[in-house]
Amino acid sequence: MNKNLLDSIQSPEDLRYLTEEELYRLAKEIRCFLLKNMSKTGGHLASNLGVVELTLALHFCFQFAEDKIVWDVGHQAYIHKILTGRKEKFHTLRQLGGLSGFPKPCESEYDHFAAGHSSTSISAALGMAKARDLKGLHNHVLAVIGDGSITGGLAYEGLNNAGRENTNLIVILNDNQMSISKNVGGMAKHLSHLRTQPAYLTVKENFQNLLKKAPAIGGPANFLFEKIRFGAKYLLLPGVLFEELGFHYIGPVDGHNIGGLIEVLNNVKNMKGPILLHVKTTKGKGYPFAEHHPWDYHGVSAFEVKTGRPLAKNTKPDYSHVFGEKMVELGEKNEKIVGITAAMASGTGFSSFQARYPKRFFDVAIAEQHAVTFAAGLATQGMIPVFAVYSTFLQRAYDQIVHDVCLQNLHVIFAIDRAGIVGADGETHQGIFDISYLSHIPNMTLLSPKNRLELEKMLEFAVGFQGPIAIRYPRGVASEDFKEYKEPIVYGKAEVIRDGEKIAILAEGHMLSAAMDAARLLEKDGKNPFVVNMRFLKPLDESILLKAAEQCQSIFTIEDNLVSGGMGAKVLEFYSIIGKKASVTCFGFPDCYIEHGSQEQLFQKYGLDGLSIYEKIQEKIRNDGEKDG
Ligand SMILES: Cc1ncc(C[n+]2csc(CCOP(=O)(O)OP(=O)(O)O)c2C)c(N)n1
Repeated sequence: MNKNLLDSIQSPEDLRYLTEEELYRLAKEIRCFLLKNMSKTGGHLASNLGVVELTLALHFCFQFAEDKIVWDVGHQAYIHKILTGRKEKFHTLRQLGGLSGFPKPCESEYDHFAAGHSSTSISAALGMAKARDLKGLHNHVLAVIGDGSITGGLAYEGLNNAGRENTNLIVILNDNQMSISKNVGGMAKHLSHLRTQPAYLTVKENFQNLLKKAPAIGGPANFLFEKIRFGAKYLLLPGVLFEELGFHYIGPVDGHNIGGLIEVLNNVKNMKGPILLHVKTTKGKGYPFAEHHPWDYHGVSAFEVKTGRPLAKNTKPDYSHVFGEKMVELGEKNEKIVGITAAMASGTGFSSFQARYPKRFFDVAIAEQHAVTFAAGLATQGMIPVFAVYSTFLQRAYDQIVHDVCLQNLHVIFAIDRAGIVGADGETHQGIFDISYLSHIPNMTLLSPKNRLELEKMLEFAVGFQGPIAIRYPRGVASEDFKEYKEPIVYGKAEVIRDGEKIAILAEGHMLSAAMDAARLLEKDGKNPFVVNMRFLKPLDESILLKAAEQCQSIFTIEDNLVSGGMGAKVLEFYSIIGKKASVTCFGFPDCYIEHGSQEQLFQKYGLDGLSIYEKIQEKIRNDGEKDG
């Protein structure tokens, strides 16, 4: 009688035999399953708890073997994974070799578009819809986008174009009034107004009947009536913003009422043109801790289900925390400093600055491009904007950095958090491109600290600097190593950690730890390596590079970035330009996307831990010796 329903679901087809009551039972079982597994693996808990009924209803009404679905960001697609044959592997979520935390077409035929960054779903779904039309097919195409993600500029570009293309496309707006923190901005306000309105279909029908009954009059009176009619539309029709863009707005509907969702989705299926279905959900639904504090349970590490508390107690501050505290101190001394976040105040450690100086802090929603140009505008007026952003999300704003900030040599500070390998979030989130995409931009200065103290000193330096300046620092506990090395930060100057000869190791930021581990092993072999903390990745310290080439036969560079376009590549470029012969080996990530796994596992897998570096240095020296000898 009380058979576990979830166990009987091998594919989405099996859902269609269930009654509404059984679907509710299944929703309950899925929430238990999520909690049981995610309390061990971690992941995006609250977002998934909020879309259990919506996902069930979607799979009930559509056939995603043929119909296409694009999950925006993709962090809420866990239930979709569970229903599409990945339940047995769900315990491997976000672990090396296991399931990805995001949709991945190579993982399942039901994942139609890869994601991890926000606001892409409408554009991608529109592309799929147009391809369907061109091929003469008739499948449905859906985008599921959150109220947070729809604040991103790309989402508007998609909406704007979809309205014009006028093809069959269903956009489901999953509105839980939350981004990671409370959603902000004009769109959030508009949606929260819509949430309180009666479902739109009824209102619209009444309104249209009213218009039909209106008298037909000509001349100026008609003009006046048209104006009133237009104004009335704004007053009476919720969703008019979407309607004006060319969408048929439907909603708001209760995203936890399975029967209601199935009914409306079945109706929507038969409608023509672009549809926007506004669904109200509760983030964290069904797990009281997450429901009451969704911002704390947006992304979780392993936790105890009974208490909601994380299992690992992190007592040591991470780099984000160090950044935030230092900014509070600098903000006290200098009132020109303003903070900017693109919906990541807490993740970047900026919340303490926000609380202390609310007027000087701007959460611009998920809008990295806008954040950068907004910062440029602030800088033209003598403010000192500090944009704290994850390396991976700053990729969005490349042109704004080039065209709006660097071209005008504006004093904007980029605090680039999660630079380098981030771990479990995987290939969409690894911050291993920023040295490559920043270090070739004229006027840009780029630094990387070896430890906590150096990040603080670099922030002081950046505030006193003139021009665009970026500091990249990794995810995780701020290193307390190398405290004895505290040379002041001087523009373009590296720091020598260990003088030596024959072998030079040039390290970027926190990779100094791996460099020194390798150096210690080399010392045991009787070698005397020259070890440098590069500090400045742009400009490079040319005098140190010349010294390295003069004192050493073999130069090794180590960075938490792609080799391609990275610090090592810049070192090679320097020697090549000045015509200096030097043997340079670059350690960094290869020319591919780096999968999910723990940071430690990935550094080991890609040969970037101290022991692997030592072994490769030994091998290189051996090979060179054989060649020479
Ligand atoms: C371009 C970009 N910036 C920032 C993020 C980080 N991020 C992941 S989910 C999220 C909030 C999304 O809110 P919403 O779409 O409403 O989804 P919810 O989690 O509330 O269901 C943010 C800011 C991202 N994934 N992509």
